[in-house]
Amino acid sequence: MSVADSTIVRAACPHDCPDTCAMEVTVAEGRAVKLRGAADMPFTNGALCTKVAHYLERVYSDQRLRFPMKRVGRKGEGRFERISWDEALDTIATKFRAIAADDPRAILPYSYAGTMGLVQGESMDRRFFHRLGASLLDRTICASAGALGWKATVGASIGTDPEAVADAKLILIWGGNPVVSNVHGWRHLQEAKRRGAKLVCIDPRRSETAEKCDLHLAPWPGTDGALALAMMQVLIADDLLDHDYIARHTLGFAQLAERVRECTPEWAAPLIGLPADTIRDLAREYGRAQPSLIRLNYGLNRCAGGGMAVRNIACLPALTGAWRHAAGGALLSTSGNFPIDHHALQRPDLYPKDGRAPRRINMAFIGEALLEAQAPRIRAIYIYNSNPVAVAPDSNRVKAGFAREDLFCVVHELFQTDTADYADILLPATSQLEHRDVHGTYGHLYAVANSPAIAPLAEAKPNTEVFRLLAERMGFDDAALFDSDEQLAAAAFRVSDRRALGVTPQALAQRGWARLNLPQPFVPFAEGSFPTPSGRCEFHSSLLDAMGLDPLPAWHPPAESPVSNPVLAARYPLALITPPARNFLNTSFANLPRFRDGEGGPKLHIHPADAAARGVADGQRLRIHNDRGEFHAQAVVTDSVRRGVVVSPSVWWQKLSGDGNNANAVTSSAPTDMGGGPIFYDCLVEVVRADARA
Ligand SMILES: Nc1nc2c(c(=O)[nH]1)N[C@H]1C(S)=C(S)[C@@H](COP(=O)(O)OP(=O)(O)OC[C@H]3O[C@@H](n4cnc5c(=O)[nH]c(N)nc54)[C@H](O)[C@@H]3O)O[C@H]1N2
Ligand SMILES: Nc1nc2c(c(=O)[nH]1)N[C@H]1C(S)=C(S)[C@@H](COP(=O)(O)OP(=O)(O)OC[C@H]3O[C@@H](n4cnc5c(=O)[nH]c(N)nc54)[C@H](O)[C@@H]3O)O[C@H]1N2
Ligand SMILES: [Mo]
Repeated sequence: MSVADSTIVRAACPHDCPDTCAMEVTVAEGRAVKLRGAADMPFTNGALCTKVAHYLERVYSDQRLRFPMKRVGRKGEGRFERISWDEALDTIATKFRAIAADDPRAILPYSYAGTMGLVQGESMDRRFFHRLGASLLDRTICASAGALGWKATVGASIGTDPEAVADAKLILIWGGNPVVSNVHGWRHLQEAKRRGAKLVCIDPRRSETAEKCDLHLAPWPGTDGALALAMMQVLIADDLLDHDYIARHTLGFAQLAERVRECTPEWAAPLIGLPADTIRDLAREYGRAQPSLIRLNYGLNRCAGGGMAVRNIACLPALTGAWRHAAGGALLSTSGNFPIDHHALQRPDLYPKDGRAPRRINMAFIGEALLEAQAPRIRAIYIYNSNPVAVAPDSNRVKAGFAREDLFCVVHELFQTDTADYADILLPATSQLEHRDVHGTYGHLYAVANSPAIAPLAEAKPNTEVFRLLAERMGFDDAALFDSDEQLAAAAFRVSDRRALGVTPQALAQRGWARLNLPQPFVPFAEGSFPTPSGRCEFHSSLLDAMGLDPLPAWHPPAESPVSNPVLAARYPLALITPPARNFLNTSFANLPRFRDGEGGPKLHIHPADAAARGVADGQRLRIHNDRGEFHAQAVVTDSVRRGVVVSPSVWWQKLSGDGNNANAVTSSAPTDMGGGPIFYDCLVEVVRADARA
């Protein structure tokens, strides 16, 4: 085939990752034949990650769902029979109408970030369920604790420009593993290292990133909040402060100083499991280096004190004035920079004004929501862009909820996931190459557009299309329910006000990407101007105060640790964390041979001393268990984890893991201190050889 016969289509990587790459798809005779990172997009820089470089294997996988099906086996068994789209849509509309006649809040939409696209992720779906008057979903499963801790302090999900970090002198990589989960951001951190920056990684295990840093500090999981308090204590006691910045741009310094007076490194050391001198040295180094940068990530918000941990860390750059520098400050997420018009996309005004109070369900605790009587009890659930049976905590409860015979379950998916096995109606979804979208992101400052490159595979349909068809069958006649994907994409970003994108939707689609219309260099808080109620960095938070929470930084211990819960730790002494695997994106890719082979099966990293104490040798199959459940994994005996901590890279499909479970069989469904998030990395277990089972 000659080059003249092919075309290049601009696309966006849809996955839940801070890098949101711009891509170019080569299409020949209706088939995508090549896909690469856009060379002209500065952040993508012509490169894709190990997963998405092989995205065509996902698009053309023989595992793709090709037509609608209905369940013929038991719930969870995964046996289905082909039906037509007409039969599928009629079945759903008939059920929804009957339930809505009693109370539409008994219907629950369930979605997360299978695609981060604004069109396929939060437009027609929301409009449809708003018009129906269904229960509203609190989308808390990833970042709600940390996002609230950050917002209470800094005001919005805004921080350092990840492309401006090269001049930093000290970089703390805190609760994140950018080599695996933010590889394009890592490029810029490495550039800073080449120019002489010292990189410190704070992570309970020696991650792929920690290996490449100058210093690795391994705190006990869930104790970062104490580490940050102790750092503040040292900064204040040693007067390593920017008094001018504090006076002009912060709120509540005197109260903060009073609060942290007792939080010395000696206080923190036994909580964190690091020597007091190490903590003091870190604080002094941080206080003396300028510009200093903290690249934190959501790894540290998945524990009982996760919201406060992020909040405590977010106070640090205001104490030292690191925000004055383009390369300094801190970065958790850039999403708050994007002028996304959520109201126009989602149209909450379509919600019926019939006197019924809208009801909210927290997605993280879907097991409880399905099982425990609530008025009205959930009678139907419609799942898209998510795989809750595998990703939600305490999965035995989740599976019990989904197994309810009286629950009508619709799943719209590309693949027959663990969740799909519980569907009554299973619908085939399009991949990113088969539909239109536009994307903001949480890891850089560019919007990215996605034009359809190929026709939908077999009978697959985009999310938006299914909701338009359902709206018609429900007899809804609001024009907003029939907007095309082009119209939805055009509504995604505000184009007229001060914080507008700066390009038209047409120009964005044509070029494929656009940098936000922000000052260059972008130094968001050099002159204060924090988007908090006071306009200052709030050591004393008016937001938390109004919520009835502690308005000052505080120590919120983990729910499950030897120090905070010795009774539980006597039975389950090991702290399990289950961070992202390099070859997976949550559970996406975990069904495809290349990526499963790349991971080589579920693993448990365990310290040699912990292994020896249990008679465990490298390579043996282990049973990891607690009162909530158990899963199996193969032992990797390694000193990359500290004693007392075990690590199982995740998230595996349950039905492909050998024992029908994954790590979420043991994770807890207790909530975080704020934001109602899950505490995946706050989980005590015991480990035995699988063959030692009684
Ligand atoms: N390859 C790959 N990339 C991904 C994902 C994936 O599954 N695979 N997931 C994506 C998603 S959904 C998200 S939200 C983002 C970000 O997701 P994050 O969860 O922030 O993931 P990571 O950046 O991989 O970093 C998590 C790191 O935090 C460490 N950690 C665990 N507990 C603690 C703790 O208590 N304290 C500290 N200091 N560290 C702790 C873990 O060991 C791990 O190395 O990544 C995205 N990118
Ligand atoms: N133990 C443990 N559990 C975790 C985590 C962890 O670190 N450890 N991480 C947590 C985090 S950070 C997150 S964000 C959640 C992620 O949880 P989810 O957002 O549920 O992520 P995925 O498992 O990738 O499932 C997304 C599904 O959406 C489907 N999909 C993709 N595109 C489309 C589309 O256009 N239409 C439709 N209908 N479907 C589509 C994909 O095929 C995939 O099966 O998991 C959480 N669970
Ligand atoms: Mo996430």
